[in-house]
Amino acid sequence: MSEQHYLIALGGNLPSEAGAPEATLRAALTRFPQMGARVLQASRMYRTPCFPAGAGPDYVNAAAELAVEANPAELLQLLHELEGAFGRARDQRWGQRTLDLDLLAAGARVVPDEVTYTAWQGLPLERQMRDAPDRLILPHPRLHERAFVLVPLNDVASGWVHPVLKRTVAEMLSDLPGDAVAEVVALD
Ligand code: A4P
Ligand code: MG
Repeated sequence: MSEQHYLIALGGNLPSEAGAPEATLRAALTRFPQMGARVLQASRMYRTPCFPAGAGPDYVNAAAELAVEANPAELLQLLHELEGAFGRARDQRWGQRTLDLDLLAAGARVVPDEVTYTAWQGLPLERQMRDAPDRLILPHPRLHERAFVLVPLNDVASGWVHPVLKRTVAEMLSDLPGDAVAEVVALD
């Protein structure tokens, strides 16, 4: 397989063996080469208020562009292994975590198809909180509505065009309320 380019999101709001969330995210980025993935770009680190509000400590979030000889399902498997290596326990949906690695996008690909993508994207909030997709969905169905995803992603891929919404990262970011964007604060 030829090398594929991917956009990923990194987040955490509990300490791990590597230290505080910022240290965990930086350590995770250094692990990718050992897994056969090149980090082409990494965003700054951002402090972000926990979503849903009040459900736990602030998060640190970041985004990166990877190049790897893996299909999306294989890369998701690698991301889950890396989460496990940093002590991620999967118990509660949207629960607190040492390290969350989400696959945001694989270029212009829509996985598994546009109908499935659209069904997940349109899910009401209470269903989102209860139900996690049992299969990979790309682009990540929530990316366009989350400042904690779009602000870091704008550092590495401001011109990436969402293949369903037909908006760039910079445009999706400008569609968000200003106060939500202002809450995402660069750490460095
Ligand atoms: N899945 C489907 N599509 C994808 C994708 N594109 N990337 C499936 C990753 N996973 C995908 O994910 C649940 C299932 O979704 C997986 O089995 C996978 O096959 P998970 O990582 O096991 O569980 P999760 O982390 O609780 O779900 P998810 O969807 O990653 O949670 P969210 O929606 O990302 O929410 N607040 C701030 N400020 N910053 C954050 O980073 N993160 C969350 C997690 C909540 N609040 C936050 C943050
Ligand atoms: Mg996740």
